[in-house]
Amino acid sequence: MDSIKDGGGTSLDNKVNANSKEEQLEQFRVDDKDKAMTTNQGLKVSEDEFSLKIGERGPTLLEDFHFREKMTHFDHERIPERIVHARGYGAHGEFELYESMHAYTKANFLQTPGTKTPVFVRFSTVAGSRGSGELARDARGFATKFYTEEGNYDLVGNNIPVFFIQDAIKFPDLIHAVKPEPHNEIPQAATAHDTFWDFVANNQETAHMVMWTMSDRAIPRSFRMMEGFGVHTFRFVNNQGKSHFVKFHWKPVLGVHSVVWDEAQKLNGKNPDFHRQDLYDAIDSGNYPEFELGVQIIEEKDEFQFDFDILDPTKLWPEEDVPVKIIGKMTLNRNVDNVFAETEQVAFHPGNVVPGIDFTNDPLLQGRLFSYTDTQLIRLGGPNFHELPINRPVCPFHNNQRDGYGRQTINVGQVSYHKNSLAGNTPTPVSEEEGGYAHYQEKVDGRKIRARSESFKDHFSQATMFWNSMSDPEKLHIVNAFSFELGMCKEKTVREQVVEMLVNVDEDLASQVAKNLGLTVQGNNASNNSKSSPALSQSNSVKKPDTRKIAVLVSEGFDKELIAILEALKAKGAQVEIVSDCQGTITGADGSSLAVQHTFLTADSVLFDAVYIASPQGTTPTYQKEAAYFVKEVYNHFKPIAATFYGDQLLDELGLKGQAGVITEETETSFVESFIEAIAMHRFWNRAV
Ligand code: HDD
Repeated sequence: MDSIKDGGGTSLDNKVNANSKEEQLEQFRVDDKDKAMTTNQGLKVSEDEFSLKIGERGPTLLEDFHFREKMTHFDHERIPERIVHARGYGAHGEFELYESMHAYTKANFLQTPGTKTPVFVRFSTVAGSRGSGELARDARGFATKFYTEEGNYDLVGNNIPVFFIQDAIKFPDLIHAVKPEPHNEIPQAATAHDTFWDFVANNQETAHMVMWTMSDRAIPRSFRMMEGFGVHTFRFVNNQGKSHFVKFHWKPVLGVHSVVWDEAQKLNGKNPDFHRQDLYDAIDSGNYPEFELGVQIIEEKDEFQFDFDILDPTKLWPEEDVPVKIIGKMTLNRNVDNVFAETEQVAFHPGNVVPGIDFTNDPLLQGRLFSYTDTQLIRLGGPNFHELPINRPVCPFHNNQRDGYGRQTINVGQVSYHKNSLAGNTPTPVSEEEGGYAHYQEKVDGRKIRARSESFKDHFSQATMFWNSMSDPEKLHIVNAFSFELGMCKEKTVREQVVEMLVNVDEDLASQVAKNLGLTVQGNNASNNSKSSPALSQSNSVKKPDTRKIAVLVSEGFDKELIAILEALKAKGAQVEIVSDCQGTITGADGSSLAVQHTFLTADSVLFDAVYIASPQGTTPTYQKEAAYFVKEVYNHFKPIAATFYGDQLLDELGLKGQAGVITEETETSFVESFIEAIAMHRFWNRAV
């Protein structure tokens, strides 16, 4: 890797590999450990605790440059949070191509199988402020920056494949409605309030997306267990200039899984950092999150072959009709060094494309192409945010843009305009053959008009398809979610309007919600779409035990076989954490010892995927009561429970023995196997709670 010349800081042969970004970032890292303290001017500091005063009890002097510099910098430490997606967390990784996309796109990083491209990903919630709880019921942002040798390509998506609105001009209205209400700034990070649902009912293009945000998708178990979607229809363009429509998907290798609403609410109190902690810990312990990249492709000639408009961002392409082709895998393998420098200052933009990837006329996408640069100008304080280490491409960048706040590049020479003769007319645009980006020459003909296409006006068919595709437990969660959210609205008219709208999705859904709200349903569903798409149900997702967290309730004098069982569980990919009377170590009957990570004060059932009762009683009088509460809550959240060595006494007391997902087998091997199988199942929805 050369120095940060050429703007980018590329290797001499200009080839990008999985380490290119890491090598570039290394040039900006500073380790302050073991160094003498200095001011920002490099002056060594002799005292950092006392300001300069007249006498020990006298006033502070303006002359104190060290105090002034330290305080001024501190006073300016904060920058505006993102207007949306303020709460987020990022990680570095790499994307490896499985299969050449040569036939569809000329994008360099999608040509040769095995090519590795460095990436940075930021996951986020949408509505909440920067410090809000991460288990809000909300869509999740899933933004990926590919540092390719043709420039940065940003895939700025969500974990939901459709959006609330069809035209970007409505985005400020949507966000004003969802954010805390302006007169009292309540509620934080929640859609459960009047203005959001008033917006929904009066802008019925939202119908499909609210079905998703009221579903389990909006309360993911982990960033590692959610899908990602580019949402819009983009274009792939190959080197013959032929275009195909494309939608992008990220598929998590661990499958798509969620928590239940009661857990989500408790988690926001017990650990509002639950999702970032989960991501950080997984990467830190070498359990690298993996997501496969999929594409759905439609030929240009088939643009009008569907019963929806493929430019409408409130519509998805059912996977059963347009299969998802898996073309590569992203692995997140490095946590950031500094959250502000990297995660907070990263600037995504759906308009950051490379040759071979182009836009369509989706009016939501078109508006986004304006908004993202505009927002960075206020958030990052000027036009030079592309120079921040996290945002720099790893390929060269040269142009005649100059100056502005915080400019770091020292452009040498006399010329900063095009065309010129003094610098041989350089930097110079290059032809398409030499890698110059040329917009796809779509033929467009029309009148200037403020209107919505007729083909965008069906708001309910796919909302109904989503409902039809859900399993019974998923349907119940959706009913409960609507009932909770609307139940939190103060205005009866708002609740009534939404219920009326739901009739157009499904009468059964509407009447169940109406019943919970004490309302009656008027009208009936005119569309009656019977289509379903099994790919939309999480019940059909991959199920694996890997990285699932088991709370082991255990006390002094534990059985000698326990250690072997714990090792066997770990060998199957699960993570075990010991919960006991007090921290430190506990000793087993045979003298072996176990390190204790938690007491009942620091552990809570919602922080775990399963519980294993290895001791029904402890050394403190409260153990049994707290263990019982813990286990009961695990049961109520449908999670697996296991017990051995008299642990089943507790199950007897709670009446849980023999229930679905409650494992009490006697032999060690079959016990471990059954427990792991239960953990892989994620939840047991058929429990009577
Ligand atoms: Fe957006 C941020 C995703 C519609 C305007 N958006 C932002 C982020 C994600 C998305 C993941 C956070 C990026 C990060 O982590 O820094 N946005 C979407 C998706 C949309 C969408 C999937 C619909 C398909 N967004 C959308 C519209 C507009 C914006 C219609 C405005 C016209 N979005 C923004 C923004 C943000 C943003 C205001 C706030 C911070 C930022 O851009 O960098 O410009």
